[in-house]
Amino acid sequence: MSLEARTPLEGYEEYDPQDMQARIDSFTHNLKRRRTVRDFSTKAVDRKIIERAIEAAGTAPSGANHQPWHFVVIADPTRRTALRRAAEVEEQSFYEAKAGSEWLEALAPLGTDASKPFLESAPVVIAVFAQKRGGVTVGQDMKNYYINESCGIACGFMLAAFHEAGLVTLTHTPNPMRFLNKLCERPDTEKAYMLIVAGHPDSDATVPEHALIKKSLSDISDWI
Ligand code: IYR
Repeated sequence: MSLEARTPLEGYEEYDPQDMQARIDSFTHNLKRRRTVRDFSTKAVDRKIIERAIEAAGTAPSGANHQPWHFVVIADPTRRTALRRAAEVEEQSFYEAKAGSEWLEALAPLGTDASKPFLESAPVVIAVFAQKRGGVTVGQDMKNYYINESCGIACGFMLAAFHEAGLVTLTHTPNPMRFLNKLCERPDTEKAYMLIVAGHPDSDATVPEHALIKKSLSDISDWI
């Protein structure tokens, strides 16, 4: 295969206009039901579901197609306990000192605090790592590009996949997250990007009313 080899586009499907509208209506309607949830039940999630969500994330577009991500499913209970402890230490100093009043004021309607029991009890916790170096195949050592953009899109795909499967998710970013490299045995060339927590909602799960406020189409867009 030469470097510039090209191949016909496969798998593309065109829909007639009515179908197109119905499909995008249904997709958007479904995404509008997605909520960030912090109250997880302990009900197990099949490994195959988690693997599919990772595969969905891995289809995201990325800088030079280097796919600069690595997903670590933290399943081991001992590591979960260590994760919770380390994250809560960081969060305590965040809420008590680092955040500052403006940030705390923005968070107040969410009702979050330094306590993160879901890191131990939720059925799925995935640490997403952004790779500073890599390449299109494993083992290459080239510079990666647009790492944050690429990983952000991949995480979005993963959230949509879990939602599609009838699971709820939480994006969590303990700050700083350096401790995650050691906990997940990842090299220094990777940067912990995000924790994605997933599972079934607890039977008495609640969400903040604040989270239901969504900007309208006209608020978020313009045609020029
Ligand atoms: N990482 C902290 C604080 C936090 C920050 C933002 I911005 C949020 O949208 C939610 C939480 C925590 O997880 O509590």
